[in-house]
Amino acid sequence: MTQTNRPRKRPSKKTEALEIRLSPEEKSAFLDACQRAGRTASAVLRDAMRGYSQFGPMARLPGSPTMIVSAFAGASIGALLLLSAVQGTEPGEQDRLYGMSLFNSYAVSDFYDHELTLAEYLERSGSVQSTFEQMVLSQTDPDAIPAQDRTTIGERSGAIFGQLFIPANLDPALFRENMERVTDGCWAAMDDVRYARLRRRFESWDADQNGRVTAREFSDATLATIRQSFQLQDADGDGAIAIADFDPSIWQARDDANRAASETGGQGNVSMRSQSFHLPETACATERVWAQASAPTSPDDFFSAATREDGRLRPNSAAGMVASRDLDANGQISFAEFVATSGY
Ligand SMILES: [Ca+2]
Ligand SMILES: [Ca+2]
Ligand SMILES: [Ca+2]
Repeated sequence: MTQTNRPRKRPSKKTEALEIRLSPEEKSAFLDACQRAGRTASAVLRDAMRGYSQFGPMARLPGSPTMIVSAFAGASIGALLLLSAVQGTEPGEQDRLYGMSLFNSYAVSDFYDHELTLAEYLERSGSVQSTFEQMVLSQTDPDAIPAQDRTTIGERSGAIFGQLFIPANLDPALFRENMERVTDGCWAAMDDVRYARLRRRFESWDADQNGRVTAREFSDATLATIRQSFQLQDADGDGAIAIADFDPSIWQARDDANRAASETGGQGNVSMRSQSFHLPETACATERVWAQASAPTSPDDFFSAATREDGRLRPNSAAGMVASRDLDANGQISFAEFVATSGY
């Protein structure tokens, strides 16, 4: 049988109908709620179904959650509701979404619209001081931290350390232990830098520049970040992460090459731009005296040759790090393994 004898594929339909049975009381309560919200029943149900498909049963549903959940549960006999469900048209929509627990924690507001606005992102990110207060609380009374803040605190504090403290040679642990000594001016200077960075980051997520970040845009940006991190750790650039990639001389050579390129080539503007996102040298003058970081750990210390201790791999050794993510145990971390073990 040749290809031409096969029956032709029917073109796929753009929309399909779905029947849902529910009691007359449920139907009328649902339609009333939709009318009060100024939305059609179809639109509310479509939103709910997309939310459920993407985020599972824990998604907060627009409209009337109880009604929609009971509709999904195939509730009771009675009225018949017909609606057309628009099928996903882009192949990417069926792909896994990345970073959704972070996205939900930043994007959820009173109305669950599956979109993150800049105002939501800035508000949910909190100030540097409030993030430090939550870090203290996370050790003493974690339940006192709102659930969405517990999800984001790792990311927020990591960014604050990496973007503010390390470049300024400040020790975040000393800040946390001596918060009463930190001046208002220092907190404010840190917030200025941080909020400028958050704005820049939001713009980088908002691929179509419409001022709102969708789950898809956030997922694409998250995957791009995972890829960047992979490429950074694949120091020799052979497409996989292995112990050879942790040779400090490779990192040193790459740092030197990057520095040379930024000093001589057209990359100069980039480094000047990122400089403007650093804490000004005049800021936090008194804090720099008592909160100065001690000498940073060198790559040689971190990726210590002593990979075994009592016969076990140390998790922060190169061999331990590779072993923890090398799911098929072939001695190297592929990009798929890196993504699967990235926690997103
Ligand atoms: Ca957008
Ligand atoms: Ca490699
Ligand atoms: Ca592997």
